[in-house]
Amino acid sequence: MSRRLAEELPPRDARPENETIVAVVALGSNLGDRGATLEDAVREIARLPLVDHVRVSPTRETVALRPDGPDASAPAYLNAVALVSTRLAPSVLLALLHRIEAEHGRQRHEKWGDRTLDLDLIAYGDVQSDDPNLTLPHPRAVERDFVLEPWLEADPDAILVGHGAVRDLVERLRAQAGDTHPDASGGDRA
Ligand code: PH2
Ligand code: MG
Ligand code: MG
Repeated sequence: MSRRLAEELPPRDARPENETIVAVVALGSNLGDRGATLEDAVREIARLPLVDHVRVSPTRETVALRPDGPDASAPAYLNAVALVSTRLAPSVLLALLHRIEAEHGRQRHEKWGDRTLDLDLIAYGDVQSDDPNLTLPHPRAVERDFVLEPWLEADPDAILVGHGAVRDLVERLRAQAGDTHPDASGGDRA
């Protein structure tokens, strides 16, 4: 490519205004009528301005993860992932997701406490940002099976920017879970 042409092209991270981006939103609920809440939330996301299309994974029931590990005695979560095609800026999308959470009675008391509705912005296209108000991709997505597994179901070719194919990340998490499972020590088995 001639130098002149290269200079005329926008830098690689420049985006045309109003480009449609696929945002990945993780949904979770472990209080109330979890299924109805997630269904409502998907409908409300689809009705947001500048949202063109929403594709949602099947829901799955998952053990609540607390700051000190999984807690099978806590109310179980229903989780899902929505792929949201939108022209909303990421900060605006996040603010609107928080508004939907609040409308579903979401209270913010303890870290990773029980909640009627949690909507996390996991990724926004291939944007990477360390803004403390909106880190992209979500810094803990890589270690969360309840995010990666439904994401993979919704998009078998999904990539978590900076970490690689979601398919490989899911496999790695499954292998790790197998490694730490008491039956997986291997030693004494015939
Ligand atoms: N969300 C949390 C904390 N723990 N555990 C499960 N199983 N699913 C969640 O969505 C979840 C969690 C904080 O956002
Ligand atoms: Mg969350
Ligand atoms: Mg959240």
